[in-house]
Amino acid sequence: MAWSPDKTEVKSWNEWDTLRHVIVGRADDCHIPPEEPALDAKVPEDSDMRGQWGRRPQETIDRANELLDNFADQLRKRGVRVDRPVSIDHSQPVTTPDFHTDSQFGCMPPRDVLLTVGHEMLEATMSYRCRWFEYLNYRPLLKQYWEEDPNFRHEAAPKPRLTDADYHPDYLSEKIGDAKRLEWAAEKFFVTTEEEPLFDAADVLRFGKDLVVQHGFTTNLKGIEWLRRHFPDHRVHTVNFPGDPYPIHIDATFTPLRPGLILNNPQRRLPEDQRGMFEKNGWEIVDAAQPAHNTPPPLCYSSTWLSMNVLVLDPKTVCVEKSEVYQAEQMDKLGMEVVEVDLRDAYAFGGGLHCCTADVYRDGECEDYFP
Ligand code: DAV
Repeated sequence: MAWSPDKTEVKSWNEWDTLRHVIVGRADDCHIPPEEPALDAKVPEDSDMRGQWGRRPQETIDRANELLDNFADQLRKRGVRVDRPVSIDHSQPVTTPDFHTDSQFGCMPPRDVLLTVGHEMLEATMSYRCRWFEYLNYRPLLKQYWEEDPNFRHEAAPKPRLTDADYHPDYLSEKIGDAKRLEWAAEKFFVTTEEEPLFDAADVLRFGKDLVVQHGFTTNLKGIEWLRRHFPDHRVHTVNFPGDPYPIHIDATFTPLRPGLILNNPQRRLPEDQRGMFEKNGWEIVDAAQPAHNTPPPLCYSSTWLSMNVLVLDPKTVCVEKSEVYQAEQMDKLGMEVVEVDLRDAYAFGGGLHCCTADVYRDGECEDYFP
Protein backbone atom coordinates (compact mmCIF):
# COMPACT_ATOMS: atom_id res chain seq x y z
CA MET A 1 0.00 0.00 0.00
CA ALA A 2 1.23 3.47 -0.88
CA TRP A 3 2.16 5.84 1.95
CA SER A 4 -0.44 8.41 2.97
CA PRO A 5 0.21 11.50 5.10
CA ASP A 6 -3.09 10.91 6.92
CA LYS A 7 -2.13 7.56 8.34
CA THR A 8 0.79 6.88 10.66
CA GLU A 9 2.93 3.95 9.66
CA VAL A 10 6.41 3.09 10.86
CA LYS A 11 8.59 1.33 8.28
CA SER A 12 12.14 1.82 7.07
CA TRP A 13 14.55 -0.89 5.95
CA ASN A 14 17.49 1.06 4.57
CA GLU A 15 19.19 4.46 4.35
CA TRP A 16 18.12 5.48 0.83
CA ASP A 17 14.56 4.56 -0.23
CA THR A 18 12.15 7.50 -0.62
CA LEU A 19 11.79 9.23 2.75
CA ARG A 20 8.18 10.06 3.74
CA HIS A 21 8.24 10.60 7.49
CA VAL A 22 11.12 11.62 9.74
CA ILE A 23 11.97 12.96 13.18
CA VAL A 24 14.16 16.09 13.33
CA GLY A 25 15.86 16.83 16.68
CA ARG A 26 15.69 19.99 18.74
CA ALA A 27 18.45 21.99 20.43
CA ASP A 28 16.23 22.90 23.42
CA ASP A 29 18.01 22.87 26.75
CA CYS A 30 21.08 21.03 25.41
CA HIS A 31 23.91 20.70 27.88
CA ILE A 32 27.61 20.04 27.78
CA PRO A 33 27.62 17.22 30.31
CA PRO A 34 30.15 16.90 33.12
CA GLU A 35 33.14 14.61 32.72
CA GLU A 36 32.49 10.89 32.55
CA PRO A 37 34.54 8.03 31.10
CA ALA A 38 32.99 7.31 27.69
CA LEU A 39 32.31 10.94 26.88
CA ASP A 40 35.81 12.11 27.79
CA ALA A 41 37.33 9.50 25.52
CA LYS A 42 35.56 11.13 22.56
CA VAL A 43 36.29 14.81 23.29
CA PRO A 44 39.39 15.59 21.18
CA GLU A 45 42.43 16.29 23.32
CA ASP A 46 42.84 19.82 21.95
CA SER A 47 39.10 20.61 22.12
CA ASP A 48 37.70 23.83 23.54
CA MET A 49 35.19 21.65 25.42
CA ARG A 50 37.70 20.06 27.79
CA GLY A 51 37.09 20.96 31.41
CA GLN A 52 33.81 22.84 31.03
CA TRP A 53 30.22 21.79 31.44
CA GLY A 54 26.74 23.24 31.88
CA ARG A 55 23.86 24.46 29.75
CA ARG A 56 24.93 25.59 26.30
CA PRO A 57 24.78 29.38 25.71
CA GLN A 58 21.21 30.45 24.89
CA GLU A 59 22.21 32.23 21.67
CA THR A 60 23.74 29.00 20.33
CA ILE A 61 20.60 27.05 21.29
CA ASP A 62 18.41 29.63 19.53
CA ARG A 63 20.57 29.60 16.41
CA ALA A 64 20.65 25.79 16.23
CA ASN A 65 16.88 25.66 16.69
CA GLU A 66 16.43 28.18 13.90
CA LEU A 67 18.44 25.96 11.55
CA LEU A 68 16.69 22.76 12.64
CA ASP A 69 13.28 24.43 12.21
CA ASN A 70 14.27 25.59 8.73
CA PHE A 71 15.47 22.10 7.83
CA ALA A 72 12.15 20.65 9.03
CA ASP A 73 10.27 23.21 6.90
CA GLN A 74 12.44 22.42 3.88
CA LEU A 75 11.56 18.73 4.24
CA ARG A 76 7.86 19.50 4.74
CA LYS A 77 7.84 21.59 1.55
CA ARG A 78 9.08 18.48 -0.26
CA GLY A 79 6.14 16.51 1.10
CA VAL A 80 7.95 14.77 3.98
CA ARG A 81 6.03 14.50 7.26
CA VAL A 82 8.25 15.84 10.06
CA ASP A 83 7.83 15.24 13.79
CA ARG A 84 9.80 16.86 16.58
CA PRO A 85 10.74 15.50 20.01
CA VAL A 86 9.57 17.05 23.28
CA SER A 87 12.52 18.18 25.35
CA ILE A 88 12.82 17.03 28.93
CA ASP A 89 14.74 19.11 31.49
CA HIS A 90 18.34 18.18 30.75
CA SER A 91 19.70 20.03 33.76
CA GLN A 92 18.35 17.18 35.90
CA PRO A 93 21.04 14.82 37.18
CA VAL A 94 20.94 11.13 36.37
CA THR A 95 21.08 8.91 39.41
CA THR A 96 20.61 5.17 39.38
CA PRO A 97 21.66 2.64 42.03
CA ASP A 98 24.90 2.27 40.04
CA PHE A 99 26.04 5.78 39.06
CA HIS A 100 25.43 9.49 39.29
CA THR A 101 26.11 12.30 36.83
CA ASP A 102 25.17 15.94 37.30
CA SER A 103 23.39 16.67 34.01
CA GLN A 104 22.09 15.17 30.80
CA PHE A 105 22.89 15.82 27.14
CA GLY A 106 19.91 16.98 25.03
CA CYS A 107 17.32 15.94 22.45
CA MET A 108 19.83 15.99 19.65
CA PRO A 109 20.69 13.92 17.77
CA PRO A 110 17.81 11.42 17.45
CA ARG A 111 19.82 9.10 15.16
CA ASP A 112 22.04 8.15 18.11
CA VAL A 113 19.12 6.86 20.19
CA LEU A 114 16.49 5.46 17.81
CA LEU A 115 17.12 2.58 15.42
CA THR A 116 14.30 1.96 12.93
CA VAL A 117 14.36 -1.52 11.41
CA GLY A 118 11.26 -2.33 9.39
CA HIS A 119 8.19 -1.75 11.57
CA GLU A 120 10.25 -1.48 14.72
CA MET A 121 11.88 1.46 16.51
CA LEU A 122 14.44 0.32 19.03
CA GLU A 123 15.79 2.54 21.80
CA ALA A 124 19.54 1.92 22.01
CA THR A 125 21.25 1.13 25.32
CA MET A 126 23.57 4.15 24.88
CA SER A 127 26.96 4.11 26.56
CA TYR A 128 27.25 7.57 28.12
CA ARG A 129 25.74 8.04 31.57
CA CYS A 130 24.47 11.50 30.59
CA ARG A 131 22.43 9.92 27.78
CA TRP A 132 20.81 7.18 29.88
CA PHE A 133 17.39 8.89 29.91
CA GLU A 134 17.62 10.47 26.46
CA TYR A 135 14.86 8.21 25.08
CA LEU A 136 12.37 10.17 27.22
CA ASN A 137 12.60 13.05 24.71
CA TYR A 138 11.12 10.71 22.08
CA ARG A 139 8.56 8.87 24.20
CA PRO A 140 5.63 11.20 23.32
CA LEU A 141 6.25 10.45 19.61
CA LEU A 142 6.74 6.72 20.13
CA LYS A 143 3.58 6.57 22.23
CA GLN A 144 1.68 8.31 19.43
CA TYR A 145 3.05 5.93 16.77
CA TRP A 146 2.18 2.95 18.95
CA GLU A 147 -1.38 4.18 19.35
CA GLU A 148 -1.86 5.06 15.67
CA ASP A 149 -0.06 2.18 13.94
CA PRO A 150 -1.21 -1.31 14.99
CA ASN A 151 1.88 -2.87 13.38
CA PHE A 152 4.42 -0.65 15.11
CA ARG A 153 6.82 -2.44 17.45
CA HIS A 154 8.23 -0.15 20.12
CA GLU A 155 11.27 -1.86 21.63
CA ALA A 156 13.93 -0.85 24.14
CA ALA A 157 17.25 -2.61 24.62
CA PRO A 158 18.14 -3.57 28.21
CA LYS A 159 19.28 -0.50 30.13
CA PRO A 160 22.97 -0.91 30.93
CA ARG A 161 24.33 -0.46 34.42
CA LEU A 162 27.25 1.75 33.31
CA THR A 163 29.38 1.14 36.37
CA ASP A 164 33.13 1.79 36.16
CA ALA A 165 33.48 -1.81 34.96
CA ASP A 166 32.09 -0.66 31.60
CA TYR A 167 35.12 1.53 30.84
CA HIS A 168 38.82 0.93 30.37
CA PRO A 169 40.65 3.31 32.73
CA ASP A 170 43.49 3.69 30.17
CA TYR A 171 41.27 6.08 28.22
CA LEU A 172 40.76 8.39 31.20
CA SER A 173 44.12 10.08 30.83
CA GLU A 174 43.92 13.59 29.38
CA LYS A 175 46.88 13.18 27.07
CA ILE A 176 46.97 9.95 25.14
CA GLY A 177 47.95 11.29 21.74
CA ASP A 178 46.74 10.26 18.31
CA ALA A 179 49.56 7.75 17.73
CA LYS A 180 48.56 5.75 20.81
CA ARG A 181 44.86 6.11 20.00
CA LEU A 182 45.41 4.75 16.49
CA GLU A 183 47.41 1.85 17.87
CA TRP A 184 44.58 1.04 20.28
CA ALA A 185 41.97 1.39 17.52
CA ALA A 186 43.93 -1.06 15.35
CA GLU A 187 43.95 -3.51 18.27
CA LYS A 188 40.22 -2.91 18.77
CA PHE A 189 40.94 -1.69 22.27
CA PHE A 190 38.24 0.91 22.86
CA VAL A 191 37.05 2.82 25.92
CA THR A 192 34.09 0.51 26.52
CA THR A 193 34.72 -2.96 27.94
CA GLU A 194 32.72 -6.13 27.35
CA GLU A 195 31.02 -5.95 30.74
CA GLU A 196 27.50 -5.84 29.22
CA PRO A 197 25.89 -5.11 25.82
CA LEU A 198 26.30 -1.46 24.76
CA PHE A 199 25.36 0.22 21.51
CA ASP A 200 24.35 3.59 20.09
CA ALA A 201 21.85 3.47 17.23
CA ALA A 202 24.15 5.65 15.09
CA ASP A 203 26.70 2.83 14.88
CA VAL A 204 24.24 0.84 12.76
CA LEU A 205 23.59 1.18 9.02
CA ARG A 206 20.62 -0.56 7.45
CA PHE A 207 20.98 -2.33 4.10
CA GLY A 208 17.68 -4.27 3.99
CA LYS A 209 18.43 -7.77 5.23
CA ASP A 210 21.91 -6.73 6.36
CA LEU A 211 22.85 -4.52 9.28
CA VAL A 212 26.38 -3.12 9.29
CA VAL A 213 27.57 -2.16 12.77
CA GLN A 214 30.70 -0.30 13.83
CA HIS A 215 32.62 -1.69 16.81
CA GLY A 216 34.16 1.30 18.56
CA PHE A 217 33.81 3.58 21.60
CA THR A 218 30.00 3.56 21.77
CA THR A 219 29.24 0.00 20.61
CA ASN A 220 30.95 -3.09 21.99
CA LEU A 221 30.96 -6.67 20.68
CA LYS A 222 28.30 -7.72 23.17
CA GLY A 223 26.11 -4.88 21.88
CA ILE A 224 26.53 -6.24 18.35
CA GLU A 225 25.74 -9.77 19.57
CA TRP A 226 22.65 -8.40 21.29
CA LEU A 227 21.51 -6.87 17.96
CA ARG A 228 22.19 -10.19 16.22
CA ARG A 229 19.94 -12.08 18.63
CA HIS A 230 17.30 -9.34 18.58
CA PHE A 231 17.05 -9.32 14.76
CA PRO A 232 17.20 -13.05 13.93
CA ASP A 233 16.00 -12.49 10.35
CA HIS A 234 18.92 -10.15 9.60
CA ARG A 235 22.60 -10.73 8.95
CA VAL A 236 24.58 -8.52 11.31
CA HIS A 237 28.12 -7.55 10.25
CA THR A 238 30.80 -6.05 12.46
CA VAL A 239 33.05 -3.42 10.88
CA ASN A 240 36.03 -1.35 12.06
CA PHE A 241 37.68 1.72 10.71
CA PRO A 242 41.19 1.66 12.16
CA GLY A 243 42.10 5.11 10.78
CA ASP A 244 39.80 6.80 13.31
CA PRO A 245 41.39 7.74 16.65
CA TYR A 246 37.94 8.63 18.10
CA PRO A 247 35.63 5.96 16.67
CA ILE A 248 32.04 6.75 17.53
CA HIS A 249 29.09 6.44 15.15
CA ILE A 250 29.40 5.15 11.64
CA ASP A 251 27.67 8.02 9.86
CA ALA A 252 30.64 10.32 9.24
CA THR A 253 32.66 7.34 8.01
CA PHE A 254 30.56 5.09 5.79
CA THR A 255 27.59 6.52 3.90
CA PRO A 256 25.46 4.43 1.54
CA LEU A 257 23.81 6.62 -1.12
CA ARG A 258 21.84 4.07 -3.11
CA PRO A 259 22.02 0.33 -3.86
CA GLY A 260 25.56 -0.30 -5.14
CA LEU A 261 27.22 2.93 -3.95
CA ILE A 262 28.84 3.87 -0.64
CA LEU A 263 30.99 6.87 0.32
CA ASN A 264 33.87 6.02 2.64
CA ASN A 265 35.91 8.49 4.66
CA PRO A 266 39.41 8.41 3.07
CA GLN A 267 41.05 8.65 6.51
CA ARG A 268 38.97 5.76 7.81
CA ARG A 269 38.92 3.22 5.00
CA LEU A 270 37.11 -0.08 5.48
CA PRO A 271 39.88 -2.71 5.78
CA GLU A 272 40.35 -5.06 2.81
CA ASP A 273 39.28 -8.14 4.76
CA GLN A 274 35.88 -6.55 5.52
CA ARG A 275 35.03 -5.61 1.94
CA GLY A 276 34.04 -9.08 0.73
CA MET A 277 30.24 -8.78 0.87
CA PHE A 278 30.32 -5.46 -1.01
CA GLU A 279 32.82 -6.53 -3.66
CA LYS A 280 31.14 -9.86 -4.36
CA ASN A 281 27.88 -8.07 -5.03
CA GLY A 282 29.32 -5.33 -7.22
CA TRP A 283 28.99 -2.47 -4.73
CA GLU A 284 31.34 0.44 -5.26
CA ILE A 285 33.02 2.05 -2.23
CA VAL A 286 34.35 5.49 -3.17
CA ASP A 287 36.40 7.97 -1.14
CA ALA A 288 34.31 10.88 0.09
CA ALA A 289 35.32 14.40 -0.94
CA GLN A 290 37.36 16.47 1.50
CA PRO A 291 35.47 18.56 4.06
CA ALA A 292 35.28 22.29 3.26
CA HIS A 293 36.46 23.20 6.78
CA ASN A 294 39.77 22.64 8.58
CA THR A 295 38.24 22.68 12.05
CA PRO A 296 34.84 21.87 13.56
CA PRO A 297 32.75 24.79 14.86
CA PRO A 298 33.18 25.83 18.55
CA LEU A 299 32.08 23.44 21.33
CA CYS A 300 31.60 20.56 18.87
CA TYR A 301 32.20 16.88 19.62
CA SER A 302 32.36 15.80 16.01
CA SER A 303 35.10 15.98 13.42
CA THR A 304 35.08 17.99 10.19
CA TRP A 305 33.85 14.80 8.47
CA LEU A 306 30.26 15.76 9.24
CA SER A 307 30.67 16.87 5.61
CA MET A 308 29.66 13.33 4.60
CA ASN A 309 26.90 13.01 7.22
CA VAL A 310 24.22 13.49 4.56
CA LEU A 311 20.53 12.62 4.53
CA VAL A 312 19.42 10.67 1.47
CA LEU A 313 15.85 11.57 0.45
CA ASP A 314 15.62 9.00 -2.34
CA PRO A 315 18.18 7.16 -4.47
CA LYS A 316 18.64 10.27 -6.65
CA THR A 317 18.36 13.07 -4.09
CA VAL A 318 20.51 13.94 -1.10
CA CYS A 319 20.63 16.73 1.49
CA VAL A 320 24.16 18.13 1.88
CA GLU A 321 25.22 20.86 4.32
CA LYS A 322 25.33 24.18 2.48
CA SER A 323 28.97 25.07 3.16
CA GLU A 324 30.24 21.60 2.14
CA VAL A 325 30.92 22.57 -1.44
CA TYR A 326 33.32 19.70 -2.24
CA GLN A 327 30.88 17.12 -0.96
CA ALA A 328 28.07 18.70 -3.00
CA GLU A 329 30.25 18.71 -6.11
CA GLN A 330 31.06 15.02 -5.66
CA MET A 331 27.36 14.18 -5.22
CA ASP A 332 26.63 15.97 -8.45
CA LYS A 333 29.28 13.94 -10.27
CA LEU A 334 27.81 10.77 -8.80
CA GLY A 335 24.47 11.67 -10.37
CA MET A 336 22.69 12.80 -7.21
CA GLU A 337 20.52 15.91 -7.07
CA VAL A 338 21.75 18.01 -4.14
CA VAL A 339 19.45 19.79 -1.69
CA GLU A 340 21.48 22.38 0.22
CA VAL A 341 20.72 22.69 3.93
CA ASP A 342 22.24 25.29 6.26
CA LEU A 343 23.14 23.36 9.43
CA ARG A 344 26.75 24.06 10.41
CA ASP A 345 25.83 26.20 13.42
CA ALA A 346 23.91 23.21 14.81
CA TYR A 347 26.81 20.73 14.47
CA ALA A 348 27.89 21.38 18.06
CA PHE A 349 24.64 19.83 19.25
CA GLY A 350 25.73 16.39 18.16
CA GLY A 351 26.08 16.13 14.43
CA GLY A 352 24.97 16.76 10.89
CA LEU A 353 22.03 16.02 8.63
CA HIS A 354 21.95 12.24 9.17
CA CYS A 355 22.55 12.55 12.91
CA CYS A 356 19.85 15.14 13.53
CA THR A 357 17.13 12.95 11.99
CA ALA A 358 15.64 9.50 12.58
CA ASP A 359 13.64 7.59 9.99
CA VAL A 360 9.98 6.83 10.60
CA TYR A 361 8.92 5.77 7.11
CA ARG A 362 10.66 5.09 3.82
CA ASP A 363 9.12 3.39 0.80
CA GLY A 364 10.39 -0.05 -0.16
CA GLU A 365 10.56 -3.44 1.45
CA CYS A 366 13.28 -5.52 3.07
CA GLU A 367 15.55 -6.58 0.21
CA ASP A 368 18.55 -8.86 0.10
CA TYR A 369 21.33 -6.79 -1.50
CA PHE A 370 24.08 -9.28 -0.66
CA PRO A 371 22.72 -12.71 -1.64
O1 DAV B 1 33.63 12.10 12.74
O2 DAV B 1 33.34 12.93 14.71
C1 DAV B 1 30.60 12.05 14.22
C2 DAV B 1 29.38 11.21 14.17
C3 DAV B 1 28.28 11.85 14.89
N1 DAV B 1 27.10 11.02 14.91
C4 DAV B 1 33.03 12.16 13.81
C5 DAV B 1 31.84 11.26 14.00
